[in-house]
Order: sequence, then C-alpha cells, then structure tokens
Amino acid sequence: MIRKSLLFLGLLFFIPHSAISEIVVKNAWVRAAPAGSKAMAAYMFIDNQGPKKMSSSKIIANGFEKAEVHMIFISNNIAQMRKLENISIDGKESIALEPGGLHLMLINPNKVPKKNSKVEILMFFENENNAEVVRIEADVRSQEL
Ligand SMILES: [Cu+2]
Repeated sequence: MIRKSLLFLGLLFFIPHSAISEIVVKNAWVRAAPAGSKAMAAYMFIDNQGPKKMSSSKIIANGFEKAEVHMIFISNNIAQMRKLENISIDGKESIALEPGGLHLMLINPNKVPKKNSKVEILMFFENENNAEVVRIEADVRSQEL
C-alpha cells in the first residue's frame, strides 16, 4: 500500500505543465460504498473551455487498481453498464457524469474509502495539439448534493 502511494506521487512529478488549463472539473464525488465493494462510481461536471475537442482515455484513481469510463444503457428495460474507450468533449462544451448515465468506474480499491474522505483522480486529456492532466479531489458521499 505504501509503495503504491509512493509510485503515485512519483508519477505526479512527471506531469507536463500546460500554460493554460482548458479543462475545468467541478462537483466531483464518489458514491460511498460498503466495505468490501469491488467498484465505486465517480461523478462530476467537466467543462472544456478550449476551442477544440479534448479526449481522455487514461484515468488513474489513487488507491484503485484501475478506472474506466462507463455508460448506462437501457436495453429490454434492463439497465446495463458498458465500458467506453474515452470521454470526449467538444470545444466550448461541457458534459455531466451523473447517476444513471456516464460515470467513471473506480475498480478494485485497496481499501474502500470512507464517507467524507476524498479520492484523488487524474484524468489525462489530449487532442492533436494540446495535452493536459487534470487532478481531481472527489468527495466520498452517499448522494448528489
Ligand atoms: Cu460503471
């Protein structure tokens, strides 16, 4: 566990600095889950203030084995989750990750984070002429504020 945290910190030093931050994330939260849970959903509002489409296929959540982009589809009246390759946001557009739709799935926690703690998430956004890493601190809580 300690070694994993150190690796994560080490990674932060290699994050390139972009002069202008084009991606702005607000209201990030992770739905609290019982101890022993294997996955937790993360929701947020992402605003692309830049002129061009930005995509994120690489997402890291500190304390979790991996993070995926999921979408909920209704098929034959049954809600199903599907993994998407990335999150894409057109220039000057925003998207909401919210219950019942698009979300991040944080998978295999070292230890399920408690309510009122925070989960650190890194999202690597890029397009053909820009790259940006967004560091997010998502609150763990039972429901949307
Ligand atoms: Cu999911």
